[in-house]
Formats: sequence, C-alpha cells, structure tokens
Amino acid sequence: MKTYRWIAVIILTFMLSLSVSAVNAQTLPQGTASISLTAPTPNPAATSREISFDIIISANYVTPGLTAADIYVKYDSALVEPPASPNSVAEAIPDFFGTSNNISSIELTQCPGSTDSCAHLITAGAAQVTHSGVVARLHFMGKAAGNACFSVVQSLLANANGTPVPNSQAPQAVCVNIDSTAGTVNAAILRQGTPATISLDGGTSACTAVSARARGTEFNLSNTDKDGKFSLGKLEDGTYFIWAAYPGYLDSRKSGVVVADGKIISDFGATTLRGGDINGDDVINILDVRLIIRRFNWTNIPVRSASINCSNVDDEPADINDDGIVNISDLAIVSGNLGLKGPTIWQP
Ligand SMILES: [Ca+2]
Ligand SMILES: [Ca+2]
Ligand SMILES: [Ca+2]
Repeated sequence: MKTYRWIAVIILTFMLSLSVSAVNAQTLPQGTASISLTAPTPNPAATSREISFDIIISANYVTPGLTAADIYVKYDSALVEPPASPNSVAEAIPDFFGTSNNISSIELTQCPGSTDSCAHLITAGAAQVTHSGVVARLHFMGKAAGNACFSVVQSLLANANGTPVPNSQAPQAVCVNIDSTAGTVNAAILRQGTPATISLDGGTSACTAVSARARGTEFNLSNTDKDGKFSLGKLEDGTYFIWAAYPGYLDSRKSGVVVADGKIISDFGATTLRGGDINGDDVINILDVRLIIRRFNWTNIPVRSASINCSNVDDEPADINDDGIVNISDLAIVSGNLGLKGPTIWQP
C-alpha cells in the first residue's frame, strides 16, 4: 500500500511540474533586447573627415531567437552628412548575427514623426537567443563645426516567428565634437587702396575670389568676408596653391599649402593684392593707364565688393578701389605699380 502511495505522489508531482512548465511557457516574456550606440570616432572629428560608430544589439533569452531589426538613427544634418555614396553609410559587421549578417536596406530619410534626419537601417541574420554584438557600423562625414549627436529614435526587433521583441533604446545620444579649425585659414586677403567708402558696411575687403588649386583643378571657390577672411572648406589631404583674384588687381598666389587629416597645417598670414591690372593680362603697364584715362571721372560705378553675396555685378576694374568713381586715386594706384606682374607672391 505504501508503494502505491509513493507511486501516486511521484505521478502527481510529475504532472504538477508539467502543468507549471506549461503555465511558464505561456506567461513568461519571450525575451527582451536592447539597442545602443558606441561613441563616435575620432573625437574630435574634422570637417570633410569620416566619423563612425557602431550599433550594438543585446538579446536576452529571446526565443526562438532574434532575427531581424529595423532601426532609425537620428543625425544632425547641419553638422554631418553621408559619404559621397549613401549606400556606404551602413557597413554590416558580423558580430551580432555572425556571418549570416546582412543589411537589407539603408536609406536616409525623415525620422518617424518628425522632420529630423535619420538613417533607416533594416538588417537580419541567424537567430540569436542570448547574445550581444555589433550589427552595423555607420559612417558620416563632418560638415560643419559643432557638437554632432546621434541617437536611436525608433527600433523594431522581431524573433524567428516574426513576433515583435520588446526592446529598449539607448536613452542618451552619443556625440562628437567637430573641430572648427578644419578648413579655416588664419589668413586674410586685402586689396591695395581699400577700404572703399561706398560698400554696404562701410569699408571692406569683401568679395575677393579665393580657391585652392592642385593638379590643374580649382577647388572650393569662395569669397572673402569684409575683413578679407576666408574658409577653404573641405579639401582632401594634399598640397595646394591658394589663389586670390579681384577685378582690376593682379592675382596673388600661395604655394605649398599642405592639408593633412582634413586640416590646413601650413601657416600663412595676409596678402595684399596689387591694383592696376585693368585689362586682366597679368601685367600692369601703359595699356592699363590708358584705360583709366579713358574712363576718367566715370561715376556711380557698380562695385562687386558692395553687392549682396558678391553676385551679379560686373565690377568695373578701372575703379580699382571700388569707391564708385574713376579718378586720381585709381590712377595713382596703377602708376605706382607699373611693371608689376602677376600672380604676386603672398605677402602683406
Ligand atoms: Ca594689364
Ligand atoms: Ca575709384
Ligand atoms: Ca572695381
């Protein structure tokens, strides 16, 4: 009798444990996951240089295994931009899904529910139950100086049955400082005879055209501001000429300007353009004097340095100093520079 009782107890215990397991299978969550971003590198970064960071997925008892992720990463489009090929924004890393990892889709689009910019990534691979690893590396280029931040604003994860997996996103954005010195030059381009008197902001070295040149190609044509300051923006590493030009002046040239790691590392100060090349043949001579005489006392002359955004003005080169009149001041400048040839070397 005792034996029967023991057998009954064992059977009952076994059945009870089965039913408890069944209850557990129904009520326990099917695992959780989280998404985080690594700190961007390098930090500080530079304009025109690459910035990258990783997306990490951590799966925790996800059954029957996490197999797909749909992730929106917000980026600051004023400070960073995608590489030349948008497809190279996302690089699959076989750390979370293993070698089966693939990126099904990467697009640059608006973030869900806002006008912010997002990289939208869809990736999938072999089922992962409990595992943490990098699923993708994102690449951007520094665009402007500032503190650029990235954050996951939406993420949908699914298990091998297609069921959503509850997940939490990294609460904090990851940020990188983009260096303001990259692309800027501690130099100025002035013009002999200026400041003129009729410019919009009362005396200016504005609107001298400046660019970098290398291997017969001109890069990043821009204009000086009223103080003659300028930025050359993005330049690939290499050695350049800096070229400055304004109507009525000889060009000035700075050679051997080195850009390394996205920064202009050559040190150079100001240059002053020499006035008097009215006909633009890179030499100041009697032909230029004649042009001044021919236009002597012309008034109300439009000047490029006073135009909005340095645009759409056919500057009269005989009004060398941009005061709106061709007179003895212009004649004095050309006469003082007779015989000079351009481009002149970079010097005050
Ligand atoms: Ca000339
Ligand atoms: Ca003048
Ligand atoms: Ca002029």
